[in-house]
Amino acid sequence: MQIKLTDKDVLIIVDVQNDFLPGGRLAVSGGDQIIPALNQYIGVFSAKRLLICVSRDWHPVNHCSFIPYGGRWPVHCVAGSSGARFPKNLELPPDVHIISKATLPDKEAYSAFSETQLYPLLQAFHVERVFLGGLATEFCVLNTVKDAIQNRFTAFVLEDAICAINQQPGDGLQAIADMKHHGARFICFKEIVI
Ligand code: VGL
Ligand code: ZN
Repeated sequence: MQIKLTDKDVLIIVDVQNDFLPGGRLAVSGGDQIIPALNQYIGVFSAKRLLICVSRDWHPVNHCSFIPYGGRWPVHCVAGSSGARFPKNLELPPDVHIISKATLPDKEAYSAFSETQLYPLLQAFHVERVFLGGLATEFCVLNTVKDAIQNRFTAFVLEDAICAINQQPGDGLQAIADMKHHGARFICFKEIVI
C-alpha cells in the first residue's frame, strides 16, 4: 500500500519520554529503537508543513497509578522531572503541539484524548486521518487509537514506531489485534509517499 499525505493528516507521537526508555523508571525494553523511525515520520510531516502532536504522561507526585498510592506502576513521568522530558534524540519541531495527560492525582488516563485539548485541536485543523506511533503499544497507544476511531478519525498505526511493555508475553500482539479489530490500519515508513 502507498499512502499519500494530505493536509488533513496529523502525526501523533504518544508518550516517548525518558521514563519509558531504557534507563527510565518504567522502561519499555527496546523503546529507544523506535526513535529513528519516528524521526523519519517527523521529517516528512514537517517537510509538508503538516500538524505534529506529541503527548506526554504528566503526573502529579501523588498520582493514583503509582504503587505507593495504590496503583500498578512505579513512580514515573512526574510533571517537570527529567524522566518526563522527551529524549534529546527525538527531533521534535519547534512548533510541535504538546498534549499533557493524566495530570490529576485521582484519574488515570492512557488516551491522549482523555480530558485534553487534542480533539478540539484536530477539529480546528480539519484533521481526518491520524498517524500514531509511540509508547507503550498496549496502554497509551492502544487507548489513543481506540479514541481516535471513536471520534471518527481514520487511524494509521506506525508499525515500525511502536513498542510494547509486554508484562505478560503477547500483550503487545493482542493490542495490535485489538486495534485492527477496531478498524486501525498498520503501515510502515516505506509506504508513505510525499
Ligand atoms: C503508560 C503505563 C503508565 C503509557 C503510561 O504511556 O503507555 N503506561 N502510564
Ligand atoms: Zn503513567
